[in-house]
Amino acid sequence: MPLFERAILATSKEMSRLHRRIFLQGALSSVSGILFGCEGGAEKSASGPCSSAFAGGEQVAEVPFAGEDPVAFGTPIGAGLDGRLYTDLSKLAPDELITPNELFYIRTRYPDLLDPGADWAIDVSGLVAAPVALSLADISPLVKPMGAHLLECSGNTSGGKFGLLSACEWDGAPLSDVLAAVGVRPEATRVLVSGFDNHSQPSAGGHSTPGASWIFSFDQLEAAGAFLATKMNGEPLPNDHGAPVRLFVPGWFGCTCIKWVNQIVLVDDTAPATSQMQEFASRTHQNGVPALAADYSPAKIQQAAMPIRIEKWNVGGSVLYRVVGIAWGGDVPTDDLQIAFDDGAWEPVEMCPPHTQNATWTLWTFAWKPAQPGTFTIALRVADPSVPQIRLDAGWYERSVSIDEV
Ligand SMILES: Nc1nc2c(c(=O)[nH]1)N[C@H]1C(S)=C(S)[C@@H](COP(=O)(O)O)O[C@H]1N2
Ligand SMILES: [Mo]
Repeated sequence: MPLFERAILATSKEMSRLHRRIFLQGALSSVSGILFGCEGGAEKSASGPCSSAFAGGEQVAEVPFAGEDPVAFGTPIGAGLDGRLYTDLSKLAPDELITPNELFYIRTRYPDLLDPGADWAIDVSGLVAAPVALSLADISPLVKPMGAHLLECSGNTSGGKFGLLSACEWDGAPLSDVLAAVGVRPEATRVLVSGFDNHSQPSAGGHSTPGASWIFSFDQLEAAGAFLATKMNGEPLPNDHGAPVRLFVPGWFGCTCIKWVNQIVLVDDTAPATSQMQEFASRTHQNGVPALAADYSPAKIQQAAMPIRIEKWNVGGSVLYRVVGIAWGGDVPTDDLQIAFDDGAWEPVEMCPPHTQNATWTLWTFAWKPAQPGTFTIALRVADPSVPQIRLDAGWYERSVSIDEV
């Protein structure tokens, strides 16, 4: 783990609260609903008019989040395992919900020991009839559009203004189709996917372990619709995003989405967890650090939400704030999202017009009239406690804002 990620996680109140709340949490199950995405104004939708709270008003400023260090958005920073690019989520708007490739977040840059000109092969071995090397030509007939999906780094924190989160259109070959072509033996139950990860410079302090790989059950791959991605937004995968081929597991954290895939091994339930699974056990909310891959729960992104922008408006001569945010993750879209300021009452945010997918993020808004100036911490939750929301419970995505005029 990179030093800064570890420092943030080890020392933040988020983590201690996370642990406390995990212990307090009861049994979880999922519940359905419909998620609405909205950009205020007076547009009509199938579910009725959106809020008119800002009708006739004008935005006069954007209020920055308090206590967050500045981030150089959209610029690759650092090299190798410590290389990053942060996406500026504050710019999201109803017609700008797909991240352009050059602004898509990066966690680990193109390995300098990888030759971009070399022929690519994925070695398939383990519990197969015969080991085989798949070329890109073998995979390309299986490639098709896979739709828009969001990717989030499990180490996405306020230190990077939560910018290790992006969404784009993907093309790829369903992993189940690829496996169907390689002669899997009946005793195989799981798949190890591994990527090139050799960098001449180790991660600072050796905290991010090279050797990206994750093990999935066939059921997990099938349920998630995992694919070997070859394109982002219609373009061949950029080098920093895993060119020429990476794994994408919709709904799972980025650490499972192995870049520069060069090895697939068919294994069974006795397979030990990979070093990467162990490294990311706590960030993917595992119960300890299980020794066997079979004992890892799916590294899925549970229902999450956060504010991305606080707009200051003048509406008819009085000041009104517009909190704009996103909701993402979870098994089923929900419109049940609520907001609270400084442990005050929970109030519903507005999600309209109707929005019915959670493969990517959904915008929501809230018209906010603080009673007095001050610094406020903004919390979100899904009101139904049976919806798994481990990071919301922990305050992981809470952000603060200082209001000087009401
Ligand atoms: N080979 C390799 N694959 C990798 C990683 C890595 O370090 N090496 N990092 C993982 C992590 S932690 C994340 S969050 C995603 C980031 O993908 P992106 O840089 O395309 O956004 O890649 C994953 N795949
Ligand atoms: Mo990550």
